[in-house]
Formats: sequence, C-alpha cells, structure tokens
Amino acid sequence: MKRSVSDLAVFGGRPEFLNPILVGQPNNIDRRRFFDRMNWALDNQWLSNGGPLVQEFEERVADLAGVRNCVATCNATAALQLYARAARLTGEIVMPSMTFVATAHAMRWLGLKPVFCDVDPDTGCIGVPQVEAVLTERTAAILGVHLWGRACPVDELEKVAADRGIPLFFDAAHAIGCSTSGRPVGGFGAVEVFSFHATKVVSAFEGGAVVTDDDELAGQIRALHNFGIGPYGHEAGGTNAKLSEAGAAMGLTSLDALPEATRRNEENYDLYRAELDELPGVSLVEFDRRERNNYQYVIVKIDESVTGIGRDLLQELLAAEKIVTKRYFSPACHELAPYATENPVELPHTENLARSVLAVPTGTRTTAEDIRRVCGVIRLAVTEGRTVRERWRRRENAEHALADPGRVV
Ligand code: T4K
Repeated sequence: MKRSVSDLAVFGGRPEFLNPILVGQPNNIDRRRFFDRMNWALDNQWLSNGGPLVQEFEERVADLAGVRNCVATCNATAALQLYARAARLTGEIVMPSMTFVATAHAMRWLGLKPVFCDVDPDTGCIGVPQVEAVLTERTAAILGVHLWGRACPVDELEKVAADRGIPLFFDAAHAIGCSTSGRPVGGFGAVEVFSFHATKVVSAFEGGAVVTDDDELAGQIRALHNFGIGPYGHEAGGTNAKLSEAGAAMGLTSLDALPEATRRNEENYDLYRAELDELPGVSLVEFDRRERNNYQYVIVKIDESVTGIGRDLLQELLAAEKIVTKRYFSPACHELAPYATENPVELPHTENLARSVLAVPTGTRTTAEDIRRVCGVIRLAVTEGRTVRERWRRRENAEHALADPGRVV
C-alpha cells in the first residue's frame, strides 16, 4: 500500500502491479464450449459465408436486441457503412464528436461529411438541442452514439428525425445488453450497430452486427455485406463484410458468458464507487439502475480545479504503476485529423468531457483486490494532487535541463 508521494512509481517507487492490468481485457469465456464449436465447424468443413454458427449468432443477437433481423459483420465500422450504403445516404451526417473515431471515419470513407454536434455534459450523448443546432438542409441523417453503453434520448431524436424526414441510426458499439425506458437497445432508429471487438463485453475477436426491424433494409444489408449477392441485390454493388464461423463461435461463447460478465462488471462498478466515493474532484459516470446495463465502461471524471492533478498526469502516473487506462474519447473526433482542419468547430461540453474522463480496468479478469489497489493509487494521487503536480513539474524541468543545459526553465 502506497502511503506517500515518494512511493509512486513515477517518482521511483515500486510499481503497484507486477503484471499490467488493462482496460479492455477480454472477458473470460468457457474455452471448452468455444473449442467444441470450433471443432464442430472444422468437422463440418463450413467456415464462412453465413454458416450455421453465424446464423445462430444472428438469431441470438436479434433476440437480445428485441428485433426481427440481425446481419453479423466483420466489425462495427463496416456495419455502419453497410447501412449508409443501403440507405443511399449522401451529404452530411450529424453525429457526436465524443465517440471513437471509427464512427466518423466510417462515414467519411464513403464520401459523407461528418458534422459534429456537442453532447449533453452529464451523459456524453447527443440530445435534441445539440442536434438541432447543426441541422441544415444538407443533413442526410442523424447518427447517435450510445456512449459507454448509456442510451441516447431515442424517442426525442426519433421525433426530430421524423419531423425533418431524415433517417436516424445508432452506433450501439458499446450497448449490447442495455436498455432504455425498459426497451432493449437495438430496436431504435432505422438500424442500430453493435461491435463485437475483442475489448467489448461480447466479443467475436473482431465482429459487428446491424440490427433492425425493417426486413427490406436487412435484406439489402445482407446482400451488400456479401458482394451484393442475393434477392436484395443493390445498385451499390457490395463488399465483403462477413463474420467468419470462428468469429461466431467466439461470439456465441461470449454471449453465453454475458450474464456473468454483466454481474461482475456491476460488482466492479459498485466497488469503484464505494472506493472513490467522497473523493473531492473525482466522480463516476452514472448508470441508470432502472435500465439493463452491461457496465463495460467504468468512466472516472477528474475535475482538475479541485484535485490539482489533471487527467493526463493521473493517467501517466497510473501507467507507471502498470495500471493501463484509456482516454475514451480524447482527443474528440473534431480535434483529430482530418476533421480539425477540414471542419474546425468548438464543442465546449465535448472538449470538457474529453479532457476529464478516464476509463478504468474492469471485466471478469479484474478482481476486487485489483480495484482496491487501483483506487488506493488514485486516492493518493488525488489527495496529494498539488504536491504530485509540483514534483512532476520539477522532474520534467530537471529532465529538460539535462537534455539542454543552456535552457532557462
Ligand atoms: N463506435 C464506437 C463508439 C466504438 O467504440 C468502436 C470501437 C467502433 C464504433 C468501431 O467498432 P469496430 O469496428 O472496432 O468493431 C479499441 C477497439 O479497437 C475499438 O474496437 C473500440 N471501439 C475502442 C473503444 O477500443 P483502442 O485503440 O483503444 O484499442 P487498443 O489496442 O489500445 O486496446 C484497448 C485496450 O484493450 C488496451 O488496454 C489493451 C486491451 N486489449 C486489447 C485487445 C485488442 C486487450 O487486453 N486484449 C486485446 O485483445 O480501440
């Protein structure tokens, strides 16, 4: 247990962990079930192109999302693009900047123009006022992101989109197994898109899915993800965005483990809360307990004006302790190339959030003891925030002076 600033690894102390603990560590699965599925696929010599495991995976994802159709894909980025192609979108897509850059890149790659709007400062999601501030006659669609698994205000956004006569769709990469107003994420807007990347609560190694109640649209997306082949062939032709049977074997096994992953994630979240509660300048982004949540992203907010230590320094200090956190999402998309130069905008709430949030390790590999130790380091760093910052500044100045003896510091 570290007691003083000198115990911190950045100042020469022993790192808190011998082996790194990471945000995004894949959740545990039942390996026997996974290998049974893989052996079955290998025995049957059916490895891709909508095989039985992909079909089963699609059925189970559709069930969970409460919709009629699911098209499994190689990742969520491609899934977003498939919808944009199927819907023949051209022009501007209104979306948050507070998201993984994949959301914006997916659209730009197709020649669409991401138009970033600000977010609600509490939820990090877009809402009606933020969207209305940037809607123009060039807006082709609204793309909401259920950030950190917390759903956007779907009903209000659906109304805005309907009033304007433009489609609304959702990047639900973080939100499998979540609900809003008691209804599962998956059935809102024209389509919703899940990610099954290795770091997600349900993983297919790499993978994604488009879910929708629109049978015609689902048919078109299914064709588009397989070179345009099938009864719903599309003038856009098609691409190859299929999920493999190996991915589906993993996805199914990961779905089997979802209840346990959710239970453990919730316990972890509660422990972070208990450990960090009442630490001035530190708060956790809340989950609405009336809803179903997957609790996959535990987001700590740091208010530097109170703690004296900023989020970036805290992250650096944690990294030295072998605690790997992620700044989901900083810089925000509008601050990144190519958007920062192509379409400079100011989004105060987004910028504030992007500067202050840190995703901390959770998932089934993270133990209660790990969390207590992580929180112990955070507590020390924050309660001694001003001392840490000052010592860090002196250390940096000394390093610069060594590198450049003539420099005045
Ligand atoms: N929309 C949103 C809102 C998204 O968050 C994402 C993806 C997408 C769309 C696009 O979905 P996909 O097309 O990927 O299906 C990671 C993921 O690569 C990315 O999928 C995810 N969001 C994003 C939030 O996180 P990075 O750049 O942070 O990955 P990386 O390599 O730094 O790894 C993250 C952490 O996970 C590290 O602490 C290491 C750990 N990790 C990672 C992998 C791959 C492991 O422990 N094991 C692993 O196998 O983007």
